[in-house]
Amino acid sequence: MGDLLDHLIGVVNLQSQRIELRIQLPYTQWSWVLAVEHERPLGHHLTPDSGTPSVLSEAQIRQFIHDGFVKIPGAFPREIADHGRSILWQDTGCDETDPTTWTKPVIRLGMYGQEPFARAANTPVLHQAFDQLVGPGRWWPRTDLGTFPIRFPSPHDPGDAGWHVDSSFPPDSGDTSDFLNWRVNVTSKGRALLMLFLFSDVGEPDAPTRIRIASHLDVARILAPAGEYGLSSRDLAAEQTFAETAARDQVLATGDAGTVYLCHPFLVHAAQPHRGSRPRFLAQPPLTQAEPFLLNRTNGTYWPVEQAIRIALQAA
Ligand SMILES: O=C(O)CCC(=O)C(=O)O
Repeated sequence: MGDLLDHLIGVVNLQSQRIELRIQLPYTQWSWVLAVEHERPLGHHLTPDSGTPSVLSEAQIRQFIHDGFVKIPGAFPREIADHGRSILWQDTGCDETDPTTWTKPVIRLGMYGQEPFARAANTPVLHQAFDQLVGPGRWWPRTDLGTFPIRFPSPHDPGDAGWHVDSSFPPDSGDTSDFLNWRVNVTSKGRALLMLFLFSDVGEPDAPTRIRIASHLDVARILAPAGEYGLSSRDLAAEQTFAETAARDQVLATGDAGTVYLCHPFLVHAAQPHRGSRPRFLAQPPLTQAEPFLLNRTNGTYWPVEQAIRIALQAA
């Protein structure tokens, strides 16, 4: 049991006298659910109706549904961010202590599965928040954190700061290596969340990601007519770069290292040039679905990602 618990990555379900734990071998896709029965009730950890532990308050869940994101400070420990940054610095080819070596506005690195990245992605706080927003058993734990666009102070345009939503599934045919061909549809096939993991302290001048508040509702309406097949990133870019969302208020994804923003997959966001002095380290992986989202269920119960889409389509 002790050895198994070394690989504990989250609590899947917490009931009065039964705990279900998700166990995963490090750096693999495989995980198992281990059910443990115990004698003493754990009722004080539960929300009254759902049996799910509450990392996110009702107000935060409402904010996620209506604004399209929720900010979780301290979602993973600062020490993990420090360790992760030290690994990334080595691969930038730059000297952390010598700004004259920071010659590019952005360097993209990715697919790091080392311990700090796998641990950051799998804290109990995040797993519980995933359960609350996406539903228990409806998402896959991550073993890496996807791409890190590392942004450096620079007078030059980084060339990648346009408004967009992240696509989620490959085209049936055509060039899958061209990400403009990747698609997104109204049920967000393949993607449960967009996530922003802050691996450095990010203040306003430090190129925080720009977010258009509530733009996920506009995007749901753009996607609805395209049905299951959805639209490609190229199609979406042709929608006058999300002109419908331009009037939305903006928020900047600032925060201390260890902060995570959990965002609706349709949230329109953009990078920006770095005007500060300390390089910005951020990962932006998807949370992938284990079960597809549904917009019409016979039991009428919907998870917050689905609720937001239904509100946008006025089906709620
Ligand atoms: O670097 C950022 O702030 C966001 C980058 C981004 O959204 C992207 O590359 O898709």
